[in-house]
Amino acid sequence: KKYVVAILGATGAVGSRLISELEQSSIPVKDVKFLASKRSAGKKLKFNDQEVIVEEATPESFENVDLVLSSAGGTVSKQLLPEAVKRGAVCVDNTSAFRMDENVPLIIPGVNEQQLIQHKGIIANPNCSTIQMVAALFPIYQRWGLEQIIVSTYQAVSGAGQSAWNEMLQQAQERLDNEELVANILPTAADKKHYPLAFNLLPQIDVFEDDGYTHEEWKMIHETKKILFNDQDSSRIKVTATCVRVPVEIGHGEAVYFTVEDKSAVASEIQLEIEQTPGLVLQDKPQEQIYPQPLLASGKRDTFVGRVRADNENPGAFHMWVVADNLLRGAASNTVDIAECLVKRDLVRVP
Ligand code: A2P
Ligand code: 11C
Repeated sequence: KKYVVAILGATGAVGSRLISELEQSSIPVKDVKFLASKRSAGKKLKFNDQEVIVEEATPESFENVDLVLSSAGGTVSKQLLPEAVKRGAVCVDNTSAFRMDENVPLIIPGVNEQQLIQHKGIIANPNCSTIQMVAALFPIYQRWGLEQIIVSTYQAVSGAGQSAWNEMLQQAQERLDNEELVANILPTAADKKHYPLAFNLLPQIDVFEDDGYTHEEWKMIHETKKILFNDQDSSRIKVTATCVRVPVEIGHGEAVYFTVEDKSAVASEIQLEIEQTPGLVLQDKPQEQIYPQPLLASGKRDTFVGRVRADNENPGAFHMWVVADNLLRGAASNTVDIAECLVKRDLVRVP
C-alpha cells in the first residue's frame, strides 16, 4: 500500500525537515501535498526530484489524504486537524494543541509506541525539550526506576520558529555594526515585552502560568508524566524544570539531575545502558574533553549524552548533560518515526 502524505507548515523550520525526513523514510509515498499559509501559496519546493507547489491549507486540502504531518502552530492544528480526521486522514501533530487530550497518544518511538494502537485519528509529538530528556532517561527508568527529575534547559532559538531565528541573526549583525539590538518577537510573540537574545539569555520560553512557571516548563513536567505513565499514577515521579533560551541556532542542551529508586545504580552502569540504547550516543570522556555540544548535534537524529556523574553528597542522585537537534530529534525525525510505526502496524486509518 502507498500513501498520500500532506505536510502542514511545509515552509517552516520544522516543515523543511519533515520534507527531508519523509524523503529518507521507509514510508511508501504515492503523492505529497505541501500546505502552508496563504502567503506561501504558489511557492515551489522539492520532494525528491519532483517539484511541488505549496497550497494554502483549507479543510478541503485534506480530501483523499491518508497521512498528515503537521507543524504550523497550535491554532492551525486546532482548526484544521479535526477537519483532516473527518476526511479520513491520520494526523501526527508537532504542536501542543492536542498533547494532553486523553484521546490522543503522546508518542516517542522507542519509549511508548505501543500506545499508538489507541489512536483515534490524531497522534501528538511531544515538545522537543521533553523528547530528548525522556529518551535519555528511559533506559535508566527501566532498569533502576526514577523518583525525581530536576532539569535546566539551554534551548536554541530555532525552537521559537524561523522568524525568531532570523531576528536573533539580525541582532548579531546589529551588534557587529554597533547598532541598537532590535527585538519584536523573542522571548515570545505571545507576550507583551520583547528582549534581544543575541549575546543574552532569556529565562522565559512561552508565556507564564499563574504559579510562576512558564508554559514550556509546564509542558516538560506534564508531558513527561503522560509519556511514562500514560496519565495513570503520575504522582509516582516528581518533575520540575527551568527553561532558558540561549543564543544557539540549533540544538537544545539540558542539565538533567535525577534520583533513582534502586540506590545500587552507579554512573558507569548508567553510561553503559545509554551506550547500548539505540538512538542514544554516549559522548562522555572528560579526560579527553569529550561531551555533547549543540554544534556537534545539529543535523543529527540521535540524542547525545555526557557528563554522567553521581552527586557525591546524595546517594542515588546523578547529573547528565543531554543535547539533541530540536528540529530533527525533537520534532521532524520523531514525527516521521511515529508515521513509520503507524505504517508498520497498519494503523494509518481513522477508527
Ligand atoms: P508560511 O510560511 O506560509 O507562513 P515556523 O515554525 O518556522 O515559524 O513555521 C510555521 C509554519 O506554519 C510555516 O510553514 C507557516 O507557513 C505555517 N503557517 C502559519 N500560519 C498558517 C496558517 N494560518 N495556515 C497554514 N499554515 C500556516
Ligand atoms: C521551543 N520547545 O524551543 C519549544 C518549541 O510545544 O512544540 C516547541 C513548542 C512545542 O521554543
